[in-house]
Amino acid sequence: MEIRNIAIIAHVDHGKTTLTDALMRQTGMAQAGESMDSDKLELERGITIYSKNTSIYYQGTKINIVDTPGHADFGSEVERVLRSIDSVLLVVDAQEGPMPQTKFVLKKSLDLGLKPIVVLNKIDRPAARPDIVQEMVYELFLDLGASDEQLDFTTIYTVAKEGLAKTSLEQKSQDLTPLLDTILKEVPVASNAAAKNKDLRFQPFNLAYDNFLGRLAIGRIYEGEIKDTARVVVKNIAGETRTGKITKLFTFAGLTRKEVPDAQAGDIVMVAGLPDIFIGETVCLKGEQEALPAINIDEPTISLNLFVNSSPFAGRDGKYVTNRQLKERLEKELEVNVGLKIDFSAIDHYKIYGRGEMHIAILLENMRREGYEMQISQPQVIIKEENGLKLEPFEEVTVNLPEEMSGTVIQKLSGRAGNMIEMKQEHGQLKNYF
Ligand SMILES: Nc1nc2c(ncn2[C@@H]2O[C@H](COP(=O)(O)OP(=O)(O)OP(=O)(O)O)[C@@H](O)[C@H]2O)c(=O)[nH]1
Ligand SMILES: [Mg+2]
Repeated sequence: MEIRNIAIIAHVDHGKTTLTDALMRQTGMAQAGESMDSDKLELERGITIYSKNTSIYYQGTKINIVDTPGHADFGSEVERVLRSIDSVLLVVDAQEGPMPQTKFVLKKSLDLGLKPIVVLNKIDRPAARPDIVQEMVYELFLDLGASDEQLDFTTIYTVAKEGLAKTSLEQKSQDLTPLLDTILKEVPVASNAAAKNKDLRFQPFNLAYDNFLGRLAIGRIYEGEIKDTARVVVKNIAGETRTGKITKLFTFAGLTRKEVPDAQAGDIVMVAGLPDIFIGETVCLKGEQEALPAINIDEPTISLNLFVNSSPFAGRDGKYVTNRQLKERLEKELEVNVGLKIDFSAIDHYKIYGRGEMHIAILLENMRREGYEMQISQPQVIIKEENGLKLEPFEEVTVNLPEEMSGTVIQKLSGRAGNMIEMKQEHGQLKNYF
C-alpha cells in the first residue's frame, strides 16, 4: 500500500489537534468525542504537550500523521518530527494570522526542503480575514527565503471544528475531502521499490514507555523491512555499534497501536526490545551499513534544583517523599522526555534542566499528582560559555498593537531588557519585534 507521511504544525491553538481529530473521524479511525489530546494535563490545559502519531486510510493509501505541540517550549519536539516526514500541513488561524511559532516551524520546514500545504483554519470566525492572512503567509515564506517551488504552495481553507475543508473560499463543502485529496496529490509517496529492496535502516524520532515492554522507539523505516523478531545492529551518533533484538512491532491506527509481524520502507512504526535506543540512532541489519544523519536535540534553557521536602509541612501531601523515590521517578522520566537533562551528582539535590518553564512545570505537576512530594528552587536561566563568550537563551516577542500604544509597550519591554529589532506597519496595525 502507498504511504504518505505528514506532520501538522502551527502556533499554539491554531487548530492542529482539532483538524487531526476530524481527519480520524471522517476516515472512520475514531469516534466522535475521541481526541489525540488524551493526556490528563493536555485535556485540562487544552493544549498538546507531546507529539503523537496516528494513521488514517484514504482511497487505498495510508496517511501517517504526526500531531505536534504548538507551545514554544516543545519546539524541539517539532523539529525532530520534521526530519522524518515528507510534507507539513502548516495550519494558520485565519483571524490571528501567522504568529511567532508559525514562523519558527515554517522556517524549520523550509530549511529541510519540505513543501508545505497551507491550511487557513477557523474561517468561520466572525473576524476571520483569510485573504489578508493568505498574503501574510506568502510574505512570511518570502522573508524566510522559500524557494520558487515552496512559494508555489497550495492553500486549503478549513473549519476544523466542523470538519470542513475547501480549495477556494466560494466552494461548497460537506467534509474534509478537499484536504485529503490535496494530501494525496501534493505529498510525495513515502518510498519506492528500490528503497524497499535494500537492507533495513530505521531511525527513531520519538520515544515512549510501556510498563511491560519497556522503552519504545517511534521512527521511520527509510529502507528495507523490519520484522518483529529481527536481530539488528544499532549505530549511535558517535559511530559506535551494538546489537539488539526487536521483540515487538507496532503500526498506528487511529488512536491505537496495532501489532504487526513486519513493516516496510516508508512506514512510521514503533518498536520494542531495544532498551537503550535513543533518538537519531540508526537501527540497521548489518554492521557495515552507514548510519543515517543524526537528529539534533536542542539544549535546555533553564534549570532548577529539586530537593526532598524538608519544610515543617513535610510528608503531609505526598506518598513518595524520599530521595530514592524521587530519583527513581526522575530516571523514569528521562526514558521518554527527550529535551530533559538531570544531574544526579549533588548530595542534597537533583538539578533539572529543561526547555522552558512550561516543560519543567508539566513534569512537576505530573509528579505531584502521582503522589510525589518535593521542594524546588527558583528556575535559573542557563548561561553557556563558548570560546570565552557568554551565551544566554532569549525569546522573541511580537506585539501587534494600535500605533498610539507603541511608546508604552516599548518602554515596558525595554525595562525588561527587551531590544526592539524591527517595527512594521501592517494592515493598519503596528507590529513590533523584540
Ligand atoms: N471557531 C473555530 N474554532 C476552532 C476551529 N478549529 C479549532 N478551533 C478551536 O481552537 C481551539 C484550539 O484548538 P486545538 O486543536 O487544540 O489547537 P492546537 O493547534 O492543537 O493547539 P496546541 O496543540 O496546544 O498547540 C479549540 O478550542 C478549538 O475548538 C475552527 O475551525 N473554528
Ligand atoms: Mg494540539
